[in-house]
Amino acid sequence: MKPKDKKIIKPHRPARLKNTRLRDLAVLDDFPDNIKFKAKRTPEKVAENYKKSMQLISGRILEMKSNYQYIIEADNIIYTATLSGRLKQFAFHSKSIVAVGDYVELDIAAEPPRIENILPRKNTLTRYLGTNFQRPNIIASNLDQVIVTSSWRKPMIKPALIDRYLCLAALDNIDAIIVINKVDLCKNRKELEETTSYYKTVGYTLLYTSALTGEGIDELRELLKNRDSVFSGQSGTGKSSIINRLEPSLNLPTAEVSDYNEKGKHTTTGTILIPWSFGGHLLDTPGIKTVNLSKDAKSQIPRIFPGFAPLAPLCYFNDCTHTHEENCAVLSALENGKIPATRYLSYVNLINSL
Ligand SMILES: Nc1nc2c(ncn2[C@@H]2O[C@H](COP(=O)(O)OP(=O)(O)O)[C@@H](O)[C@H]2O)c(=O)[nH]1
Ligand SMILES: [Mg+2]
Ligand SMILES: [Zn+2]
Repeated sequence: MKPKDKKIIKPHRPARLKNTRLRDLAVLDDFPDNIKFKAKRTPEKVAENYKKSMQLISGRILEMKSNYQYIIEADNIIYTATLSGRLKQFAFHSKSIVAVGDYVELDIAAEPPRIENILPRKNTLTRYLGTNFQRPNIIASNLDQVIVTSSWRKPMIKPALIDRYLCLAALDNIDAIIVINKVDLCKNRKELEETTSYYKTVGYTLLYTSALTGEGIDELRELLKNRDSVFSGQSGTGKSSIINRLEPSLNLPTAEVSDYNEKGKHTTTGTILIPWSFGGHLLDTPGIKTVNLSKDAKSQIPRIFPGFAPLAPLCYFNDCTHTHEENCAVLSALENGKIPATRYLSYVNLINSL
């Protein structure tokens, strides 16, 4: 070992001038002998010391308040946390850096606890505000499923609307389950089966429920257990009634009347992940009412429209729109009756509306 490799341990010196630049060293003569210069800390050192005092745990954002305040669930404890300065800088520029549903690393040694890291999202529930000015709005992240809710009657079942909701879920990369509610109003079960069989055939889980009689509610609860879900669907189809039936303690306001009042008055209600007593979460959000599709949805819908996913790769053209093209698997399926004319028409209408 060369002598210069030996680490020379110097006695601690209170004054350190290494990083101080002085034009004229003679000025030092004016300092009293016992002055203490503060050692300049290197950035590496700062980070090191800072991390040592941290106590990171993983958690989930349930709710966002104003002023960078977040409600976080971690190990069954609820924390009110703030955002680290570093993340705040990002948040200032991009409103979507933090979303309800995000998994985070929380420093519980800080006072108040501080979000130090946001983990990558598996998906986001995104809605577009306005029709021309396409501004994406991230409502929540890391959801397992969308419960597309329709009613048999009052309001009348609209399969074209179900198609649209299913497309929205697929665009968000979130699984969908279909719930047909108010089946107590159905006199003819065969008609109900026929109207909805297509979705079952192409692989969707479809349930018939009644918030009034309780039919299908236990089955639905099983599907919601230990998963994070959000209910979508037209107003008045019975979403709040179903949720109250599943979890009576939530006592959500129901009926069209209160819905209209909400629109006019309590528009401040935010997005929140509510833990179910049976495991998993319910996302309650006013943001789901928007059903606008994004600009680039038009190019994706030929591949994600209900039932089209396995067919589109079989079309001759990669970017087949299933309208005028030769050797189109969707058009063949339409001809041989595998796709009902009503669904195909719904597809064409949806594409043309974009
Ligand atoms: N007959 C019948 N009515 C229902 C059922 N579910 C909800 N309703 C009624 O439908 C109306 C709208 O329900 P609500 O839960 O507010 O619908 P939401 O807008 O989807 O949340 C209310 O008057 C409910 O009482 C059902 O299964 N059967
Ligand atoms: Mg409601
Ligand atoms: Zn095609």
